[in-house]
Amino acid sequence: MKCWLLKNPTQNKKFWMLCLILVYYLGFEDAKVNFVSKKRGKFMLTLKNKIVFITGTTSGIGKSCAYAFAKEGANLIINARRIGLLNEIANDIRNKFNVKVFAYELDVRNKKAVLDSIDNLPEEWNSIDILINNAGLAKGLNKFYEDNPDDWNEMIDTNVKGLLYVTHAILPGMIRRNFGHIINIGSIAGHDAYPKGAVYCATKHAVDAITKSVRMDTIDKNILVSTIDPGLVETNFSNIRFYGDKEKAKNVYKGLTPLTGDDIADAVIYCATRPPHVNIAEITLLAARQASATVVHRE
Ligand code: NDP
Ligand code: 8X3
Repeated sequence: MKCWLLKNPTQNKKFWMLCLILVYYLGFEDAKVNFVSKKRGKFMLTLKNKIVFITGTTSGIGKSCAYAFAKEGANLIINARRIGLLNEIANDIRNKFNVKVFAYELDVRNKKAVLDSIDNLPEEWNSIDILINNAGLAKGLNKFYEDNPDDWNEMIDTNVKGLLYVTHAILPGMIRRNFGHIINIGSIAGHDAYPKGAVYCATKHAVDAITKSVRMDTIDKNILVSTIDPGLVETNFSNIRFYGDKEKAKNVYKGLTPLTGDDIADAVIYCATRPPHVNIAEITLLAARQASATVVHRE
């Protein structure tokens, strides 16, 4: 092949032109390089073989994100507290998408567990490309003066401090490798406040502020920081908020079609696959009959 190419300069040119065209159309999807692919007719960052770390993947938005990233060929590090359920999901994803999944039990409120588990990731897993800070919850929907301070602690410890611990553990590696994308799952509650939601809204306002500040702190690095801010999404969220009262939880979505976890995962994938010069700062998604956290039309 080498001799033939050297002896035939015209063929040689044609050969390399053909290679270029092939690479252009097939995309540089191979391995852990950060080239773009031309999938779906546009240049976009390929997720194939990327390592994506997602918190809170046993349910709802986190679970949908895990399936959506696996479908794009990403390898996943997933975690949550319900390890049995997490392992079932990990196996299902491995079988369906033929990607690697590293699943482990983690409570994001446990600073030591967060740091130790990320510090001690096996070598093949420690170059995290994308972090999705999803684990979170609301506990209670009560007037502030009737609220239970234990619930405040749980929300602040999970939604704010947990997100900080995970980000603080993963970001230095991204900076060292000069590549990374942090995608926080915020909320419409990070923009609007609503009655009986003082502390949940405060935690999501905090996520918004953290997103903006970390984006500023990494502005001279090849790091992207984004937030995806959903309105009403039907997941296990309201069951948790109402302490397992399924009737109350169902009523939250009564008379309208809420968003689904998959709708949010769609937006997360969009955000993670833009060309390298684009940073999606924020996407707010509302249900079609929802205008804000408090204005909703129900049939
Ligand atoms: P779900 O209750 O369906 O899922 C929450 C996930 O977070 C579960 O996998 C849960 O796993 C995990 N989680 C909760 N606490 C912890 C913890 N301490 N450590 C690790 N994992 C934890 O709710 P959603 O999917 O709706 O919520 C996901 C995110 O989306 C949250 O941050 C929420 O605030 C946000 N959001 C939700 C909206 C909605 O309407 N549903 C709208 C806007 C934002 P496990 O219990 O196994 O630990
Ligand atoms: C969850 C949506 O409207 O309950 O963040 O705040 S809402």
